[in-house]
Amino acid sequence: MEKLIITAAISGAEVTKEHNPAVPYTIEECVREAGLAYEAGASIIHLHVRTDDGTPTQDKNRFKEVMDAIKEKYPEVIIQPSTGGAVGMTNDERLEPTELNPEMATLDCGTLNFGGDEIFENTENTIKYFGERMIERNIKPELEVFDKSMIDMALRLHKKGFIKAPMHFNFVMGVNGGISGTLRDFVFLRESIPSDATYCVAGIGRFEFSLAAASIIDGGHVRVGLEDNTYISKGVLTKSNGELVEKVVRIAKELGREIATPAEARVILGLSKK
Ligand code: KMH
Ligand code: ZN
Repeated sequence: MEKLIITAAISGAEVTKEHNPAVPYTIEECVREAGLAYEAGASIIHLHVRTDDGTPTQDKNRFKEVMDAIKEKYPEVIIQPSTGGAVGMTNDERLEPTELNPEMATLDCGTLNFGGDEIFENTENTIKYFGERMIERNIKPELEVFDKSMIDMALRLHKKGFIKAPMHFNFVMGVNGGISGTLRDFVFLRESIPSDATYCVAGIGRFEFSLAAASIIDGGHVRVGLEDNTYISKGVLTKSNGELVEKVVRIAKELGREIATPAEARVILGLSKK
């Protein structure tokens, strides 16, 4: 079986220090959290950035500062900026980090309810626009799917030339408004993608580690991090992103799955920039 790629979603746009004081806002805090995750075994850092007061921003200058600071200490790690940003941002604002030509970036494949009155909007034209940008700049999209219909959208847009194969999916499971985090739904998603595709699973909240274990057994990859879950076990806040990654590494070792280095992750995902 392929080695396991662990992605750490260190920051997110919705989670705050009120949820968990380890959520990084400043550049130094982002470097600390990325470093702890990388040293524990993560090869990809999924990155959102904030201003120092915690406000989410897609400002490319802020992304550059954070990415440069992480790369200075951890030059090997793969940094995957978010183009999802935060609910309500414009498409061009969300696309700003692609101007830095990262190796990867997220590409959200559909619209969904996102808590309370919020709607995370990704129309078909938006997805096409983002897909074209990533092809132009040779950025490997991680296709964020929050429901089965979003896989169907990605497959349709692949046929129309907006997304290249082999595709890499991230199943985000357990968002209120998206698909649930059950094993049944995990099997449904992973059986719905092409045989040459790779996938990762991001279980939200209490689904984080059960879905990580399912993906490890199944040959998929895993995303954990404060963006998705702030607890290390029931009722116990995690100390850091590193502690969440360490737990996945322990589960993988018990199940006999080796962990990929960033160089190995680049080969598995066909990243061609470094
Ligand atoms: N913050 C969410 C609205 C992504 O990174 O591409 C979108 C999100 C997905 O987090
Ligand atoms: Zn994200």
